Amino acid sequence: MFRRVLIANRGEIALRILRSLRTLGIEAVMIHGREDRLSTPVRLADEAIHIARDDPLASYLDIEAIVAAAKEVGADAVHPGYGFLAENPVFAERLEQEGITFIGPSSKVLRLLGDKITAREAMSRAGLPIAQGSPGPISDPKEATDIAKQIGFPVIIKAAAGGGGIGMQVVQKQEEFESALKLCQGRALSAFGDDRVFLEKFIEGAQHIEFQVLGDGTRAVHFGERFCSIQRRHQKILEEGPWLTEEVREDIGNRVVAGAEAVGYKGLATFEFLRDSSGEFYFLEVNPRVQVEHTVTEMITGFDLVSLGIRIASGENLPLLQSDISISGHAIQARLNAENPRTLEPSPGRLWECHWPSGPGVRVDSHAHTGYDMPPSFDSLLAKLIVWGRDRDEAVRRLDAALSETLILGVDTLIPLHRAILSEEDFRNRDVTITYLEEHAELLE
Ligand code: MV4
Repeated sequence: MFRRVLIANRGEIALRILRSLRTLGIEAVMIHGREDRLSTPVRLADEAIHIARDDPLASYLDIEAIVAAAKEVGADAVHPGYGFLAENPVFAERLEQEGITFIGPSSKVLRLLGDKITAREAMSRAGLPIAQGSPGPISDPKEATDIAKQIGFPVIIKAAAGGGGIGMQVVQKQEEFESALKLCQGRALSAFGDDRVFLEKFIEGAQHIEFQVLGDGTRAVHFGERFCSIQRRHQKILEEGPWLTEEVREDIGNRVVAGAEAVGYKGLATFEFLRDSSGEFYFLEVNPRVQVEHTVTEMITGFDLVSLGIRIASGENLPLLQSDISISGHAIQARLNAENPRTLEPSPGRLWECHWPSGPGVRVDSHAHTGYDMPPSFDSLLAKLIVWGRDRDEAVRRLDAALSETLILGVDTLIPLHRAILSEEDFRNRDVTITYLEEHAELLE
């Protein structure tokens, strides 16, 4: 097992990783920028290294400075959390060269999955369902138009180097196709330095469902699904699980396990899918890291996923069988972003008062506290409120009670929006697709 691990992240996930390291008896070292020098995870860490930069984000993105910090403090491994360098194959490779473990998949697997064309191809070969689309990258407009006509409109053009909704174009009819293709290629080139794009049938009225996976490089298991359709501009707001019948979970679960094993996946992963109104699944992409909403799965399975990811990275084989994993009850996570609940604009500032809810089945993951300055330069996630109930109805009631008990003075939060969603009829009836917030503009009034 590792003796010392460097956490190359900030905020709530840095604190979450620190908790697992403490549980495992591993020393925790943090890097941090100026804004975070007094933050809770930095104060709790066994050692902290300040990477001073003018741009607040730069402290968490400077590969060479972080590698140097890991060497200086004698870290055996680096945990990247989510965002920043978590999916960066160059970072993973630099650590590999220095003999420091990157807690996550190999740089080779990060490259394969980071390219949405090779990821799609690998997962299709492993037996995952994919939307009808171009077999590889398309560049010639005439050839591309032929493929689009064959698939049938609407189609979606996606950047190979994209993901998470960056660089996509939906095309409704043939007349608009060629200009959309050029636009998408141009944007992909300027955003990623790679103009390769591919085509898919556009799936309408879909739900967003993802599977939690853990692999050890040889074998993999899944921890069921999360339902994550409630989002705006690809930023999720509320996640819950379970969502599927046991039969469907077993079918898709077996396939994601085969997909993870086919690429020799090591660590935590999330397999993202769309599910259309007739119940068909379409693989979208693999997120090769711990996710913000891993907590939902922890609540319904009882496993400490972050600790399992660290143990696997240290060289342990998967310590559990698929039959050791079962799902109990229902969990919902509300992201308490420091944002205006109507405009969803960030609301940075000082927290004059903070009272967190508690009670049966209530969990709060947050680095924030009374007196904390919510910086304007980072993601606006202030806290995650996660509840567990024996069924969805109990989870909804507990979440509403916990939201009503939460006091955060000084900044705006999404609490009023969450409470409005919880009492909305379509949400109550589980009648939710990825366009839920656009279709319920009244919730933002
Ligand atoms: C799609 C799609 C419809 N059809 N692909 C957005 C995130 C990226 N992972 C892929 N995305 C989508 N891909 C096909 N063939 C619709 C989306 C999409 C979406 C997916 C999941 C959650 C929210 C979304 C919001 C808008 C579009």
